[in-house]
Amino acid sequence: MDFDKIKTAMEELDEDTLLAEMKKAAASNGDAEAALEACREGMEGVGRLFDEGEYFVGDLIFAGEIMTEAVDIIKPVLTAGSGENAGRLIICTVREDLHDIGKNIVKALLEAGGFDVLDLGTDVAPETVVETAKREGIRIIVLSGVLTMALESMADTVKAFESAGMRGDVRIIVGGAPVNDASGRQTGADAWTQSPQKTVGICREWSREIRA
Ligand code: B12
Repeated sequence: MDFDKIKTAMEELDEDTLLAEMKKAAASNGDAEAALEACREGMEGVGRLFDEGEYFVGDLIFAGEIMTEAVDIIKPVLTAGSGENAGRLIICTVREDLHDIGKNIVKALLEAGGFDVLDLGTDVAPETVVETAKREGIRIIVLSGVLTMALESMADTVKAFESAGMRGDVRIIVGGAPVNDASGRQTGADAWTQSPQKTVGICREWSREIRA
């Protein structure tokens, strides 16, 4: 697996090279997570070039499309190891945020970790999350957001559980680009992290506690 080649291909929007390298990474097993990280770092370059006026929104859309294809190639390798059933959880990108590549990576890793993931998609209203959790009896909620204003939607989602009298019934984890120790705490969630891998560990621990 050639980390720099993947990162550069992502940054330069070189679809053919990116997908060819991802197929190699998928075939060589064990390199899947590093390949995803290379894509993510390439995406940072895309964001920088957008900031510098070199790329436009159309380029961001294309970047999103090829990254999704890249994640799809590597997904079966991530999912291959799943054994034990860890239970159900809800994942979504919060209200007014349409970014879903990070969410899809977290989802793929949760599925690989044995979770049955109910994905509500993007731009999901707090009430929808609450109603779904209630209807389906799901007690673990994973919220993703990439825009700075997603932090507010995350906090609103936590509050919606409070208003519904269900806050004590669910565990909520938030993550994504604007989430750090301070901002994560302010959302009122039970946990926060940047790391999809840590999310799997935290959710597995919650799942064991809930079932105990
Ligand atoms: C691709 C992209 C788009 C695509 C999204 C396609 C898609 N299907 O997602 C499109 C074109 C739709 C888009 C639209 C917009 N975008 Co945009 N976009 C990006 C870009 C280039 C990459 C984002 C990305 O996918 N990164 C790769 C993934 C893997 O990273 P990630 O999402 O951060 O996820 C990782 C972690 O954060 C974490 N994670 C994510 N979720 C979760 C959840 C949990 C629980 C955990 C633990 C971890 C976790 O794990 C992931 C893997 O490590 C970024 C720039 C950048 N460098 O990030 C701008 C960026 C996010 N966009 C930005 C903006 C401003 C916009 C628009 C407003 C542009 C416009 N003028 O129209 C719209 C907003 C639309 C909306 N309402 O959401 C800004 C956000 C500024 C801000 N801080 O609020 C950025 C930073 C660009 C910039 N520098 O200005 N965008």
